[in-house]
Amino acid sequence: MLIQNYEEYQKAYEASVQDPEGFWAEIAANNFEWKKPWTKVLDWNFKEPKIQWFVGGKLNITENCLDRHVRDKPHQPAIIWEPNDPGEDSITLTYRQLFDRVCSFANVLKRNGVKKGDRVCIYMPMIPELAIATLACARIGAIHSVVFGGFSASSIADRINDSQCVAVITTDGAVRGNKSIPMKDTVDDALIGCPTVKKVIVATRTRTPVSMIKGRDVWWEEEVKFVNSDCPAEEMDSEDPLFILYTSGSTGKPKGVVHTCGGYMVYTAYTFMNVFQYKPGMIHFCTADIGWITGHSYIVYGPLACGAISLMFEGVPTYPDAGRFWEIVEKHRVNILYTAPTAIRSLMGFGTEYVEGKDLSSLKILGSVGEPINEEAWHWYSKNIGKDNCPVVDTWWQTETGGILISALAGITPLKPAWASLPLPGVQMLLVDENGKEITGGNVSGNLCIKFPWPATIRTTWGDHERCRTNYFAAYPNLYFTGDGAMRDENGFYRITGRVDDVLNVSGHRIGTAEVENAINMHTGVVESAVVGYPHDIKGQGIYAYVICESHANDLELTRKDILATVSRVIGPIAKPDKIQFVSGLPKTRSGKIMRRILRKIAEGETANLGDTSTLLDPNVVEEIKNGAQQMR
Ligand code: 6R9
Repeated sequence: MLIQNYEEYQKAYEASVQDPEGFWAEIAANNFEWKKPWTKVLDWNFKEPKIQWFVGGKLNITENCLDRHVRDKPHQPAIIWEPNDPGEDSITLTYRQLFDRVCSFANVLKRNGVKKGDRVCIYMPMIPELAIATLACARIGAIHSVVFGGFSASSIADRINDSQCVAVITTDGAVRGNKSIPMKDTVDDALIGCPTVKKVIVATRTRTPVSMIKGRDVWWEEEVKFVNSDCPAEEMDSEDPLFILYTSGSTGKPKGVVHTCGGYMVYTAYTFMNVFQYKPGMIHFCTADIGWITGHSYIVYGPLACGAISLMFEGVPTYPDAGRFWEIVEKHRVNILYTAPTAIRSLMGFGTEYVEGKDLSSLKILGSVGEPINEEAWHWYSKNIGKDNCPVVDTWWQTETGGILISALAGITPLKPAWASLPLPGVQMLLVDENGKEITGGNVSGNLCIKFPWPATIRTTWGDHERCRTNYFAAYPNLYFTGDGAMRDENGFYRITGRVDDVLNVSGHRIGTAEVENAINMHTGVVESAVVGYPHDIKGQGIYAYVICESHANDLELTRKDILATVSRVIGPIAKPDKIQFVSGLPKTRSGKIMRRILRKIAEGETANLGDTSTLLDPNVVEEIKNGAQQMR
């Protein structure tokens, strides 16, 4: 499975295009354990869409992530956990220990009535129990829906209701940096509107007092006392859903992206091993939260399927100080560090004093994910962290793609700073123009599409297949449209330029402008709002909101704070606008459409050339907004 040189990459790529089915069948057959072989490798059309890999194959992903490694190397660490507080002990779970804990918790789920096919919401901080809970769901065939620990009660409720979860797994509280977060309280608030949830399993983390509802709420630590650690893996079809993960799109409502057991397993393991050139014994530290796809694919499933050592970190990069990542690298002798440009830019701002004196000599490979990495950050990362001795792989992918699609293979394929570079084997990218016509050749740019399925392609959006079709497969016939724009150079390297739809990327988090607008509009006194992104030094993109208030709202400073509080409560603190500009009107076309292009330019400070404003209903509002924006600077 491991590509060892550039020639092998080229051969693999060639083979994967000539005969995708043969290519993936060989990888799937030789590197994984199946309970029953598939009868057909691939069945697909992008029209419906219908995408099925390893059709008829039976497996359980946890047997591939756990059982086989327990047989081969029971005492090797599987997960190393580093707590928020550096004074607290870290925890190592060997494959044997992780296996036992997953199996006993799987029995706890069963004991609490959770069955194959049921949806389970997991709302937890980055503690080992989070990984254990996801794997335990997979063990019994329950579909997990992990909700990032920073989301609000109302966001949790929306997600639980969309997929009708029967149980929630959470903790009493959480600690992140110097903040403590009331997880169970937030779940309690969410559950007021969630009739399908019958059980809440609460793990202890902070010993904060919580209310435990009789008949509904049970303690993790108590429940495991009633069960043993013998839990045979449920036989799953390749195409049975493994998990749902909600992500933002251009509409107001997050979509439940569905990934299935077989293809997702094969693809995450293959990409993990090749992109990071993982060799046995290496310690892999992905700084993402398991609440995002990066954590699912490259903390839990990809690494464990490869029998790797995966380090998970509970805290934040700046606590207790901006040297924390480097301390962790030094303490655990980390070999692969996979983080986000926003973290790099933020740590860069603290200067190199936090890096100096730390022994980073264990590092072999650096990775970046989540948003475009600018050249300055790329070079800072390469020089100060990699000591100009570690390849930096810029990995482009999405929740919907399950795993990395465009990236260098560390040390194998050439690097080009700020360019994600070449598609991985099995990935057939193309650029198209507005009309869906393919743009060929080098030094071109266009909308980034894919013409053939890879094993971890999104299968559906939970409960609404049509939405999956219209979102990803309808813009251009027979193509998957990523929503991103990209450039391609004369060597076929790709550079992602960012979203071309109404989706923002704030510190690597996807946020739909419509979601933020809906939240702002919920605030009393707000008449209308329009949200756009603008370049932000650290976050990549910041959130800029134009808000029309009712005329009697006179204390605008208070209204501003109230709006921030409303957005926090409706979505979560990550969606709070960085800037709010009060306006008396928005630039609209005669048909009532907001001209976001103009609002974006003003937010970017590019007011000189706003383009054609003649189709506007009231061109005067543009002048007013321009002046208002200047005053805010
Ligand atoms: C994995 C993940 C997906 C969106 C994607 C794109 C942006 C991710 C990137 C990148 C440039 C990279 N994105 N990686 N842009 N270079 N290396 O982040 O998934 O949260 O679904 O976001 O993030 O715009 O479309 P997700």
